[in-house]
Amino acid sequence: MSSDIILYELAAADDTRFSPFCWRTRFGLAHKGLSFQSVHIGFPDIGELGGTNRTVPAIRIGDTFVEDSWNIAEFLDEQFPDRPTLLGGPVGQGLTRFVECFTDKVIHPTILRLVSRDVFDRMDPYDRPYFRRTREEMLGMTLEEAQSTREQTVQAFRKAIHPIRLTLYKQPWLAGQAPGHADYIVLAAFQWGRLATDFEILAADDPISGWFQRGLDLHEGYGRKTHPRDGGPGFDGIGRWKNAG
Ligand SMILES: N[C@@H](CCC(=O)N[C@@H](CS)C(=O)NCC(=O)O)C(=O)O
Repeated sequence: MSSDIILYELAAADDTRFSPFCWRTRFGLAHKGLSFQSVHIGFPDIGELGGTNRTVPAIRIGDTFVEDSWNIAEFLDEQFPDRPTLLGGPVGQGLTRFVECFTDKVIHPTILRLVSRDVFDRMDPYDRPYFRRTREEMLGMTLEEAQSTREQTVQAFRKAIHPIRLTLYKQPWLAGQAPGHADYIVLAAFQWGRLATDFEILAADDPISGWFQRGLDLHEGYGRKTHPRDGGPGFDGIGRWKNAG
């Protein structure tokens, strides 16, 4: 069953997988030890996948199509209960929902401001007009304006995420003694930052950086396998949606 999984995801101009929401699912599949086939789809074409959200990640397993990284994590726990859990049962699931909301509403919007023009430059040219239009609407300013104040933005951001630092002083992972979906949600956001820009979002001596590096090392360094040339699950027989690239 596992080799029949298709993951639909975005890719940069050089084919690097950089999408934060897609990395939530990439980490989840690696956590479950599931191989899959990565299919690159462009931003303008996501609606053609036939889902109701019009977002990626989305996965297809046989006749089952699941969209939204949260739904996918739940689905993987339900379908593969004998493999390490992602959400950690009902209590873990409830707490992980908070981590998701915090990440979606605090971490992602700020990282977007920090990397908006840099990520545009690394993006597949096919995606760029769509990205500029939709993200400038979101930001209420141009990509260039958003990024121009990033020296100040990053200082405030590093303070705002102090609860993550405090948590990691007390336990090795956000999910507790072992990594779970809560870690992957936040790791995926910093993975986006790492791949979208050379700008330093986290200081090298920040304890959150130490956790991030440990996270990239998980599952045989899976977080470092960001490009088809690096191998790893997902890059066997990669595909491309018809219009992308
Ligand atoms: N709640 C969704 C959000 C997914 C999402 O927003 N993905 C972005 C790519 S990183 C997307 O597909 N955006 C489509 C668009 O902007 O039109 C999830 O967790 O999967």
